Amino acid sequence: MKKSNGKNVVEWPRGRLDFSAGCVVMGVLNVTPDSFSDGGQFFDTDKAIEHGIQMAADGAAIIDVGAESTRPSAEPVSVDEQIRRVIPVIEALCKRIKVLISIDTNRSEVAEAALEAGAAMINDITALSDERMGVLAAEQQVPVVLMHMQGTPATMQIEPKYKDVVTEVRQFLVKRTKRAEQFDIPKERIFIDPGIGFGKTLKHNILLLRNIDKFVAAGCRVLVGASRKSFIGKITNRENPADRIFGTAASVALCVAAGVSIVRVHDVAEMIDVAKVANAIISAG
Ligand code: HH2
Repeated sequence: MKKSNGKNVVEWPRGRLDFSAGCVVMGVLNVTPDSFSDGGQFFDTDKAIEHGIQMAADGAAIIDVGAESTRPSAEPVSVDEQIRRVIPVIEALCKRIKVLISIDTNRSEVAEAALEAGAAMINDITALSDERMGVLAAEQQVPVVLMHMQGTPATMQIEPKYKDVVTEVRQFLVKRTKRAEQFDIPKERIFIDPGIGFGKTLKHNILLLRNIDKFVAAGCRVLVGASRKSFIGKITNRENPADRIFGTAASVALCVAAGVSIVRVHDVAEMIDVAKVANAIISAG
């Protein structure tokens, strides 16, 4: 069992994350009609705000607000529409709760509007493929999540192929970390993410999670988003994503044990308990 790298507290002008108790929980807030597990549930602005407040009360350290589903075959959402969906939610949450807000987008225009509305972190599933995203994160001095994906959401699950998935994904993330550093984003504000379910088969996902300690050893803090994903459904034979909570718990406990810093989950109250117990056990050793 390993502990995460780096200092226990990461601070930047508009926020801080405290890892002294171990791994922290990021709650998912999809302001979408079509997300794979909670599509439509929080599409309404008031319902989204209520859910964000609940996740904060449940103990989330970060709330990740997104306006575009990335499930295979999801329709792309325009910049204007993403902004229309997320900004009122971010503004209201920033007024009502202290928890950090992260913006889940690969469009720098959306990220910029979200930061202006009070978001404090960028979650980019394309790992700075839009160069302006790197410039923005550096200028605004906010942390950024760099995620690996093979292909695009439209194509990613059509026969994903790797010679050695762990090495290839890790090398990609190391390269993107260097690129982020070239934008002047310091390493302590970079989180890397293997992108569970993004252009990966069941076996690829399992291998990435089995070897997640190799990502932790790569030098940046690691975020993992395995929550309710289809590989858990395949292993447990559970078609409905809402029935994948115990499967998610197994992945969270093992991620904590391997030194992952942030788990991105839908079921915050449940995964807070899982993370607390796993954190307590690893910090004893
Ligand atoms: N997974 C999803 C979306 N964003 N961001 C990071 N960094 N890592 C992930 O694994 C990740 C992510 C997909 O999950 P969800 O948001 O629940 O679904 P959808 O894309 O259908 O809205």
